[in-house]
Amino acid sequence: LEFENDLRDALDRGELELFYQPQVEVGSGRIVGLEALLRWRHPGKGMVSPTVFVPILEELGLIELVGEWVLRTACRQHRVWRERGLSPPRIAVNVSGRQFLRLGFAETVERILTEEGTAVTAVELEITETVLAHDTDVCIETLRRLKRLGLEIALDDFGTGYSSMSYLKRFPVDTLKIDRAFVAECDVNAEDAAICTAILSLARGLGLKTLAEGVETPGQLEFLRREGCQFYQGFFFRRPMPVEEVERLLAEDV
Ligand code: G
Ligand code: G
Ligand code: MN
Ligand code: NA
Repeated sequence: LEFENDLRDALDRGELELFYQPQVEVGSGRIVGLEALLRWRHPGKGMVSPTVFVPILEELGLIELVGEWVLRTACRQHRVWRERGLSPPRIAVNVSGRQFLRLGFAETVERILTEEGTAVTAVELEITETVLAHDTDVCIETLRRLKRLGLEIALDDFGTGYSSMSYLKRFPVDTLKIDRAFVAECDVNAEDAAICTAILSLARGLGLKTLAEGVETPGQLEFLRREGCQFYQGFFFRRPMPVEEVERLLAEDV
């Protein structure tokens, strides 16, 4: 309970911050994106993982507020980097199911982008596939509106939820993110290899882009390259990093 109260105040106290993990094109090694990952610097407990506090934010009904803060912060960060001539790639922002399914989500996104002077091409939204299984009508309408604005959408943790393949046909998404559970042993385990290959083939057939998460070794990357995966992220390239580290990396890259 004390933890919950701390969490209620975390935003006001400036204890939330964004780390960023580069997303890389397999073929060229070029950085094409930065996934924004929320962090909570708890005064006593140190860095708390979003896997712990995002579900609590959802329960407390605070995820919309924090979600808007995340998008706005990513937009501002992108602007700061632009103004410094760092040519930032686009920023991928995670959106929780509750936030996404709330009426008016697309309008909220549009308003924040307008207020922050952010181009739609400067951000991408990540939603998990389980969102698609919930409120189908709201979901399709929201996705359509976001697409009409010109935003790209990635399906996060693909393959781990219980959504049916038919959703991929009906929902206008752009990228499948292969969950790291399948990537971890893709080069040594025949079953994981088969799952990755199947997802890549499905994406190709549907004209979707593919990004493998959690790439940690050259062997995994080699497998993914051979199987035609377009993008990856993971500790092998870089861990999620604080702003100053991202700046150093972008400066090297120019
Ligand atoms: O960043 P890891 O580094 O620990 O992230 C763990 C989980 O938290 C992932 O499932 C990730 O999608 C989720 N997450 C990270 N940042 C955000 C965020 O800004 N909003 C939401 N809703 N989830 C996030
Ligand atoms: O669910 P989502 O994909 O948004 O969250 C990404 C999560 O994966 C974050 O917790 C991030 O810190 C973590 N992550 C990123 N790269 C790697 C990796 O190479 N290995 C592992 N084990 N975790 C990773
Ligand atoms: Mn994600
Ligand atoms: Na994921």
